[in-house]
Amino acid sequence: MSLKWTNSIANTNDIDPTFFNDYKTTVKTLPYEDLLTSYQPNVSYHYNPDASNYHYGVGHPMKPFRLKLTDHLIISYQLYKKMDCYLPRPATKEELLEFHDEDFINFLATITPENSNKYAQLLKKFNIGDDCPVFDGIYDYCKLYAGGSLDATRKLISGMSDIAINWSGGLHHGKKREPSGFCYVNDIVLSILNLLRYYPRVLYIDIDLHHGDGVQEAFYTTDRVMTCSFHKYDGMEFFPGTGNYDEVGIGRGKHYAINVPLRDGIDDDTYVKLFKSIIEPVISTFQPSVIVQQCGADSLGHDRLGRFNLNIKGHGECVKFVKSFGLPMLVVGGGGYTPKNVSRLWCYETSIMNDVQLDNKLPNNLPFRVFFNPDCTLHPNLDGKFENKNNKKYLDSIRIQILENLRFLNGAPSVRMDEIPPDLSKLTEEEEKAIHDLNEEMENEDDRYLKMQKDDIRMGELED
Ligand code: V1D
Ligand code: CA
Repeated sequence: MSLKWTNSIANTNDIDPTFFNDYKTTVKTLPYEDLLTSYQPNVSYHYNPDASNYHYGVGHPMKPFRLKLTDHLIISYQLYKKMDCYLPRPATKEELLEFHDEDFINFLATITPENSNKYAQLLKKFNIGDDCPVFDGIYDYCKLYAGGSLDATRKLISGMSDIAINWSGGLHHGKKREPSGFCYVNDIVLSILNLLRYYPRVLYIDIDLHHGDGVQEAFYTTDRVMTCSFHKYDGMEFFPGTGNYDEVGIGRGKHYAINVPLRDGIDDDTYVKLFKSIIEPVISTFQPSVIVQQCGADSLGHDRLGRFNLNIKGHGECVKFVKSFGLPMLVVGGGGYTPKNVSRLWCYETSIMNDVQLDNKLPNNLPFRVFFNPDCTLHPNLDGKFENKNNKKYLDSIRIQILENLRFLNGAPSVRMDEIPPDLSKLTEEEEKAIHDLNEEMENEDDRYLKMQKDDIRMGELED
């Protein structure tokens, strides 16, 4: 059971002395306005503050501190009044084993910065390196962010929540037996497996800058989960090197994976139009019973690792569109490497879920407010930094290919509920070999690019 703390705050006359310095002005004016649209879902927020205290290491772009900034914004805007707030417990080892190999989980439970010199072979075996370093408390961190997403699925399944949010989750690259791309355990796969116990069909939508490869791979052979990722793709150069439009699934899962490969510089207008034109027919054809949305914030303009031109409103418009279908939703975070924009985005998206409009001026009582100088607004201008390399002809051709592919689905597949969770290891030898060959092919390319890209990015750190 997770602890619900919403009432303890709301009952103290809506004042938390930790955050509210200017008592008189704060109690009188709310920093948001209710929009009162027709769909009023029950929203829950699942956050364990301990998850924000971990450090990947000096110079690493992933900063769990961004979760603390997000939470401060959410609290300062008083969004806790609109939703149920839970303190989730960490995931248990047994829960992690629903997807991951025991060897890998034992490794995460054992390894520390102090003892890692004794385990050189294991570090190599489990792909430990610059992207996925060993840091203090690594296993506890994994259990915390996975625990948040699993807690959220339990509230959806019980019907207590219509929309459940865990910004510490969304680590979409994690593999069954190894970490990848800053992700150790894959909380999304674990959550979808849990949702599949109760819901016939799950739609996964991923708007992180990077391809949601770990989730796609886990459900590549099943028709019960449709995965749909929008991401930067430039023919294996950009991490993780997968996600071209012709990756569509295999076996029973053929046509149940959708990939939208994009070039640098995409702007709000083109992204949102493309997103809606794909997601609308996906939902009407697949008829999901629940949607999992990964909201990686590295697709925003001015991200430290990204070169898209999205504003917070453009990114949020995609989430608003998915919400408008009125289906149960699990909403998770993901990438995002300019912490002040990540936290603005996720606070804004929390407000969308709660159907309120926030003041553009950040609340005066916001801790770390100087961090948002000089504008101190929720919606800084993030577009126009990069040339839009996605011309109309390219986007039209991508959309046509994807919609063509959807026509192969003859409506929503019927489901034998006794088949759940799907046996993820049941790939044919041929399928195993195809995946193996693809991975081998990518490895050489990756090494060469790693050095170039890291050098570029480390320079960028000086500006942060
Ligand atoms: F810039 C860095 C500095 C230190 C350590 C790593 C990086 C870095 C930047 N970009 N690493 C990357 C990407 N890795 C490579 C290497 C080539 N391969 C051999 C590895 O280009 C990884 C990017 C991960 C993106 C994660 C994510 O945003 O998708 C995410 N989603 O949820 C959580 C994270
Ligand atoms: Ca993506």
